[in-house]
Amino acid sequence: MNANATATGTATAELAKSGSTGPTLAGRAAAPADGPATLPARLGDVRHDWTLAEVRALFALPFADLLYHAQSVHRRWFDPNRVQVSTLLSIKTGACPEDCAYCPQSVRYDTGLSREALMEVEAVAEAAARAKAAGATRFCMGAAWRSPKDRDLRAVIEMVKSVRALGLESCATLGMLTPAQARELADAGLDYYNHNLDTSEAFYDRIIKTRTYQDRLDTLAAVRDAGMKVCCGGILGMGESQQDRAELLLTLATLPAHPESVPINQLVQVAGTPLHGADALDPLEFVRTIAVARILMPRSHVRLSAGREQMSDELQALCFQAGANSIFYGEKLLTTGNPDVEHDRALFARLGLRAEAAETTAESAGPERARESAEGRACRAPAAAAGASAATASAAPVAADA
Ligand code: SAM
Ligand code: DTB
Ligand code: SF4
Repeated sequence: MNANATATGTATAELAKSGSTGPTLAGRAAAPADGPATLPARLGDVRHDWTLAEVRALFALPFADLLYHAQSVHRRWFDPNRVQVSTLLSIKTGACPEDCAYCPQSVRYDTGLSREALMEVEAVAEAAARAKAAGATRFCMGAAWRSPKDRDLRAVIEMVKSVRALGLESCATLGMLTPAQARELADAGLDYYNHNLDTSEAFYDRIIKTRTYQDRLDTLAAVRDAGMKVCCGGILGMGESQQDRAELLLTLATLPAHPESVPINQLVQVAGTPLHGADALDPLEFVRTIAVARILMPRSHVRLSAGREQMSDELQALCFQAGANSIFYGEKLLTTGNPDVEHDRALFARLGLRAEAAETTAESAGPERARESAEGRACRAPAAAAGASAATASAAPVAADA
């Protein structure tokens, strides 16, 4: 038996422990080299009881098997040709006191970035209107803070209101929040709060020393309890091991409710940061991680986030095939580049992808409501995808449907 077959056998055995002898989602068993596969009965179900052994077993699957299962799970819950489109804006740039080793905005690293004060509400509203006109349905405001001061929060609340007034979904990432701050943002109508775990708990202190993993989990709990939707993921390519990637995904997938949005960032290496020069991650390992995230959190939007500018169209296509169904759209992330809009329009057209319509922004009130949106989203039949042909996509590739 060759090494691959052994790995497949081990993976299959681990998956089998979760109890299936039944057919796959497509009604036909995958066939590894050493005999018929036994796949988990609950593949595609929303679970919060994943084990590390199961996650490692998914990572160990042959690439084609993993993508097949990820795509099958994806099609059970989503139209596979729809992608959620968000645009980012840095509303306060640079001079951050934190020491995140990847970040060009930390005051501790000389990255040549000039500091910018908090933007005026009107300028943010203008940027949001431009993003909407270009086809984005969600507008994400990022600030280089450890945590917002109360004065800052007042201004951000006005920004949130102006974004929602445009009919866009709103998202903010402002650092750590207290429960009271989270409630204020929720009351103002903020739809999503982004706060990443970034990596596994074990690897975490190699990357950040100025706040703990538990601090991050506490902020996530405050956001969830306040009734907002959670956007939480991490960064790959920081020198972490596959075990770290598995542990990060396990932590996300065993939260009381899965994050509605799971950004998977590839490290954007910026000169002057400690992680500049880190060994690049095998692109296929990046795809694998997307696929495992899709299987572990079937109803979440998995976002192919930072790093797309450094990826080929073909690699991005593989990520969509693995179950990614959200992107950042627009020439800039926060301080670094992103593919230009024309390039993304052409990519959507080539792949027959269309932008997903915005969810109604009126549904942000109350924790029960937020949980429902993650756990209770209706299954969209794959047949619905049939209308999204490359021809229609090229007519208005990133315009959301009404
Ligand atoms: N300061 C706030 C915080 O850290 O929570 C919000 C802004 S911070 C820039 C948001 C996220 O961007 C980080 O948690 C990290 O995951 C991501 N990020 C920052 N720099 C990055 C880089 N060079 N490459 C990939 N992702 C990055
Ligand atoms: C996320 O997970 N990625 C975005 C967003 N959430 C805030 C940020 C990426 C930042 C990349 C580096 C930069 O542009 O400064
Ligand atoms: Fe500051 Fe956020 Fe960058 Fe960390 S990731 S240095 S907290 S802006």
